Amino acid sequence: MQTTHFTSSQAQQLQADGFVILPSLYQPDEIAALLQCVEKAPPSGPNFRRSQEVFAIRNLLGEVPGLWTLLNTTPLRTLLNQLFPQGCHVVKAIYFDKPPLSNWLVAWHQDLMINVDRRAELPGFGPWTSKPEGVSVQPPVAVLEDVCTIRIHLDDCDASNGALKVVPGSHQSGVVPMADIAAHTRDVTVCAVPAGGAMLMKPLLLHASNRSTSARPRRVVHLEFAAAELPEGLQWRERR
Ligand SMILES: O=C(O)CCC(=O)C(=O)O
Repeated sequence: MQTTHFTSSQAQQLQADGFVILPSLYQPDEIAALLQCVEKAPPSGPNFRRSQEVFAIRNLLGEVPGLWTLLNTTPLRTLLNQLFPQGCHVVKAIYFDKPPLSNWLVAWHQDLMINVDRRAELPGFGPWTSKPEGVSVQPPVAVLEDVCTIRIHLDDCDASNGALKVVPGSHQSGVVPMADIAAHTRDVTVCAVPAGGAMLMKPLLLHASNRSTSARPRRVVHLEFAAAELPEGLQWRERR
C-alpha cells in the first residue's frame, strides 16, 4: 500500500534518530517509469560519473528534466507538506547506482556541504570548494538542520548491496570533527529499504555504506529539500 501519511511516530523518529524509513512511497509502475527516464539520459558532462563501481548523475533534475514530473506524486507532495508546512524547495538532486559487486564504499561522514551559485563573503559560511560542476560551501549548522534528504530506492536494498549504515541520533551532535568520528560510530543501524520505499535523513546524521557483495544493483534518487532561503548574495545552485 502506498504511504500517503507521515505518522506522528515517524516524525518523532526522524527528529530523535535523524532518519526514518517509509517502506512504500512509490508504486512499481512509477519506479519503472523513473528508471526508464534516468536510463534514457545521455551520459556526458561534468555531472555524470560512470565507472565499474558507481554511476552518478549530479544536478539530476537539471540533467534529466522529465524526472521531476514523475517524482512529484501526490504522496511525495503530502509528505513534503508534513515535513515543511511553510513550503520548501529542492536544493540538491543526485542519482546513484552502486552496480552489482561494486567496490565503491563510502566512509563515515556527515553531509556538510551545500551547492551554491557563487562564492560570497558571509559570516559562518566556509570552507568553500570550486569544482567543474560549481561552487559548494559548508553553511552554518542551522542551514543544515533545516534540510531533509529523501532517498528514493529504485531497487530492494539491504546490507548485501550497499545499504546505508547510520548512527541513530548522531545528527544531534553538530559537526563532528574527523578525528572523533570513529568514537561516534559504535552503535550502527543498517537501513534496508524496499524498492519504492524512501529513507528520510538529516544531513548531520553520520552515515556510510559498504561495498556490494550482491548481484543486484542499488539505484537511488537522492533529493534534498529545504525551507530556508540563503542570505542575500547567495542562492542554492539547484534550487527549484
Ligand atoms: O549512497 C551511498 O552509499 C552514500 C551516499 C552518501 O553518503 C551521500 O550522499 O552523502
